[in-house]
Amino acid sequence: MEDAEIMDALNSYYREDMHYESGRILSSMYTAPPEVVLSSFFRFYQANLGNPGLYPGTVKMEREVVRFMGKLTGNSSPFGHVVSGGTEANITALWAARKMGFRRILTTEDVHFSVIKAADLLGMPVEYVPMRGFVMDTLALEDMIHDGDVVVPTAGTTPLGYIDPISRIDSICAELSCHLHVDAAFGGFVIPFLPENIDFAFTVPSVKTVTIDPHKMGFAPYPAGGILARENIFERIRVDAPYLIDGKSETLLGTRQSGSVAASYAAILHFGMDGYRDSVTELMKRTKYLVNRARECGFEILTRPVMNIANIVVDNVECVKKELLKRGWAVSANPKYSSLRIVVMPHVRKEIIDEFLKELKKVYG
Ligand code: 0PR
Repeated sequence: MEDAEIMDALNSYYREDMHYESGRILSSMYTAPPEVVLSSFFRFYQANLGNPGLYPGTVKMEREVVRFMGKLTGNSSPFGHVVSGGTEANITALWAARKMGFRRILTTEDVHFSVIKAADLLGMPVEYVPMRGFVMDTLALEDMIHDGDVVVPTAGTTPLGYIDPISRIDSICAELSCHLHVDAAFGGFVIPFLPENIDFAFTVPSVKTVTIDPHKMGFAPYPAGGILARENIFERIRVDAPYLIDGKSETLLGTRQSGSVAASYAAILHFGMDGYRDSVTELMKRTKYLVNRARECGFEILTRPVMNIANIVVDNVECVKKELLKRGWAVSANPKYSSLRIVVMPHVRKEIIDEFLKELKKVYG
């Protein structure tokens, strides 16, 4: 087949998909990255950090990305890797924790399902700590916790963008032999830029590992997650691989798409601390705009947003979600809270918010 025909064939499928550029994906923690970031991806798409000995340049960029994420999480010399996403990061952290002898996971019902997948894969029992005010109830945690547990708070929960009280969890863990892994997949690139000073990662002494994803609020293309550690947990999961240049593998995946490592580095250079701060400030303003406009339209907001995630309360949330999708709008349903979740990413501009609320009024007015 000729190239032009191949592209025609692909284009018909492309038209069936939704694209961030339309602005109508309100359900996603991702966005379209800047052009320079995308070209960095394609420049390095053949790199494979599964065999790092061949790619010393890409290894250096990975270290730079890890160092930057260390800065965001309060660790000036972190161990870490750029992995495929929050799922792989959470599996890696819990795999290492289990290797260290920790078994039972204590978390909340709002934990991302990747932690449940990890627990299932690793044969680690999960117990849910009750929630109070949409975050982990630390009094309940105190009653439940034992030596040998892994506590997994979330800094930026998937449904609400809320932050479990990590400093208070730390004071409970400190008296016991427990492991603390923080899932800041979304919040890691947000919390450092909020006006409030919130300890959520390595500034909290018991925190051993942190998930923080460049492909969410770091505005890098997927697959780009991040796993950071205070100590070298990667030694715990390392296997010998004599046919690799370095003779070892210390991540979950073998072959690793590493164009996204270059792209994450380019994103960090493009935005820098100031660029990320400006983005978070702007997205928080737009989130407030969404909340105010939604209320003016007569909708109920579930709870005050802490990050750029807002929830509109509706009955029959699944039906409303489906009807909106038919009309070209993607929103997530939070059945537990009977709400529609809107993640205010850079492509969710004010005029998009206005258009969306008009549509929602038609569907659910
Ligand atoms: N941890 C948290 C707190 C998350 O919110 C997510 C993803 C993960 C871990 C897992 O990350 P990966 O998906 O990178 O493995 N939460 C996203 C969300 O619920 C997943 C997603 C993305 C869902 C795009 C829908 C969608 O269109 O928004």
